[in-house]
This record gives sequence, structure tokens and C-alpha cells, in this order.
Amino acid sequence: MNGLLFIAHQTERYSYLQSVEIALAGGCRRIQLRMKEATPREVEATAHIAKKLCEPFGAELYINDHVEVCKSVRAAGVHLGKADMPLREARRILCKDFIIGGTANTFEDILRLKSEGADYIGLGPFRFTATKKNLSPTIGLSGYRRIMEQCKEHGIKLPVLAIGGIAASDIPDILSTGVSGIALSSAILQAQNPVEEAKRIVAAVRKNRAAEKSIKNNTDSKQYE
Ligand code: TZP
Ligand code: MG
Repeated sequence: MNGLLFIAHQTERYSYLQSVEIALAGGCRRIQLRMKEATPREVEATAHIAKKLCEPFGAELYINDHVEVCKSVRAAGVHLGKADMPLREARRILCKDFIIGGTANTFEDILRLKSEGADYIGLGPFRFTATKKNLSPTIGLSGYRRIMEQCKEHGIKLPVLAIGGIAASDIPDILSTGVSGIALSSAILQAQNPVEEAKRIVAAVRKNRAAEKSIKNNTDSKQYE
């Protein structure tokens, strides 16, 4: 899991499926369907359609919270928070056939999720966001630097996505901390022209990940000069 993950949401302007369509038109190729207030049946019905929308673009669909829905619609994976099904139980149901991500707010959370078999980590929130209720303490740029440094020291190579209150202009700084990608929602859905903003964000993530890789490769090779 790297690059950009779009969190599909319902807003005053857009339905869940409209937000999926916007993200796809803007070039996002990883989409998480996050329907907090919906019943499992509603999530499943929407996920079926979202999966069909993703297919022609070769985009991956992830489901927030609902392990059974992930399996029944054959999504790419599921994302689980602290209050959701325990990761080990989800792994028993999904085996190795599906990707499982977990939410972390601290380095200790990352250690726990790694021991439970997570495939990737959503680390946040970067800053305050109204998108999520019961928000954990914000991490900020210095927090990402510290936590990613701790991951390096402990040899933890799990992909980490930064999430929560991220704007397009934050992307270069956040990617410079060593995270492998960015997850966001409102930066696109609250923009005046969401499709154009999605395009801008997709390009910014691509450009800055490429820049980080080349800095890292240069630094790595310098160690042997
Ligand atoms: N966890 C922290 S923020 C968030 C989740 C799932 C949703 C996305 O937040 P934003 O600020 O709309 O990008
Ligand atoms: Mg959850």
C-alpha cells in the first residue's frame, strides 16, 4: 500500500458513489469506502456498485470496518480501527487473500499491529479533521518524523499511510518523513472542483514519492562510496 488512498465519504454535496466517481475521474486508483452510519446491508449494496465503478479503471476498493463485506464483494482489502474486529480474527476470515490495514496513533500501536499481522498502517491524525469522530491526538509533522525514525530503528518496513486533515500543500513535507503514502478525503471533496483537485493531489503524491526515492537511493549508495 503506497501512493494515494482516497477515503470515499458522503458530504452535503456528494453521495458515497459520487465521491467514488470523482476520485476515479481524478486518477485515484485506491479507494476506501467508509460508511460509518450505514448498516452492513447498505454498505454491501454500495460496495458492490463501487467495485463495479472501480473495475474499468483497474482501481482497488477497500472497505472500512466490515470484514464480511470485504470478503463478499471481493474487495482488495479491509481497514480496521481499534474498536473494530480484532485483526487476528479478520485474518482468520480473510486468510492471506485480502489486504488488512490497521489504524495507529503511536509507535506502540504500529508494533502491536505488526505483531497481529497487519499489511499496512494508517497513521494519524496529522491534524484536526471533522471527517472522523472521536479523533485521537494529532501527530503533526514532528510526530511523523519521530515515529518513522522509530520504525527505522526497529527495522519495521510496513507501509505507513499518513491520514487526517491533510491538504495538498502538506504532501511534500509529510512524504519527506518516510511514510509510504497519503490517505485523504476532504481535501478532494471540499474543493471547488474536486476532480481537478484529485488530479493535482495524485500528481503531487507521485512527484514527491519519486523525489523521496531518488534521495534515498543516493543516500544509500553514498554509504558505500
Ligand atoms: N481517520 C482519520 S481522518 C480520517 C480517518 C478515516 C478520514 C479522512 O480525513 P480527511 O481530513 O477528510 O482527509
Ligand atoms: Mg473502523
